[in-house]
Amino acid sequence: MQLYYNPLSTYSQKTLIALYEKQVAFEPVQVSLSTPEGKAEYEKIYAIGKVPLLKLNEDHHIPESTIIIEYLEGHYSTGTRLIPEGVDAARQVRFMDRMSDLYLIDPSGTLLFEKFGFSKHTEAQLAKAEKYLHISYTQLDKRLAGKDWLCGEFSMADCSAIPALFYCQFVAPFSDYANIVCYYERARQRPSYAKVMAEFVPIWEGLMSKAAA
Ligand SMILES: N[C@@H](CCC(=O)N[C@@H](CS)C(=O)NCC(=O)O)C(=O)O
Repeated sequence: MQLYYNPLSTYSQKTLIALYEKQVAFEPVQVSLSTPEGKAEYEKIYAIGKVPLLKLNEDHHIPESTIIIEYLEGHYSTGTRLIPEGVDAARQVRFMDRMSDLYLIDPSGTLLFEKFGFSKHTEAQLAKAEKYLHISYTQLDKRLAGKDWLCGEFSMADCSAIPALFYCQFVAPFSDYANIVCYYERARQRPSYAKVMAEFVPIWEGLMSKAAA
């Protein structure tokens, strides 16, 4: 199977963490989202144009990071279980995955794109993004008290939250939230995320030094 992704994309990183956690072999296919040609080429494969996308074969494509992880969990019993068996435990993981996607990844993306000039937002959109992030930080910090991972064991919820926190550091630092600080440090030590970082951090640093020049 092939994963269409971009190393800097948070949603792509979410599925990469899941693939590494589940020890599932895949062929990575990088998509360029920064050029019109790259986007147009990719839209021939997936008309919506968003990454990630898991291509099982010519007839079976799975978009949407959460649905990709649901697919992996449903078809592979290897590695880390990312969605627990129990109905209520599974619902908690799915809930935290939604909360991370909607109120951590998306608002941090809004602030990041604004800060680095990739897209423009209104004052109201920026204020809403900041508000969601700070509500999320308060909830995450509380939830992480006495826990290593968001739902106890490492799960799909962590696959979603961890990549966002990297970018949050640049737009809305969470240094006042001690449990989140420890959580992100723990995540950096986790082999799956360390592997993701090894790919995207040098690219990110290259972009940052270009922007500063
Ligand atoms: N709900 C989607 C969101 C995917 C998404 O927004 N991906 C971004 C990169 S992080 C993207 O492809 N952006 C390109 C675009 O919107 O044209 C998922 O969970 O996979």
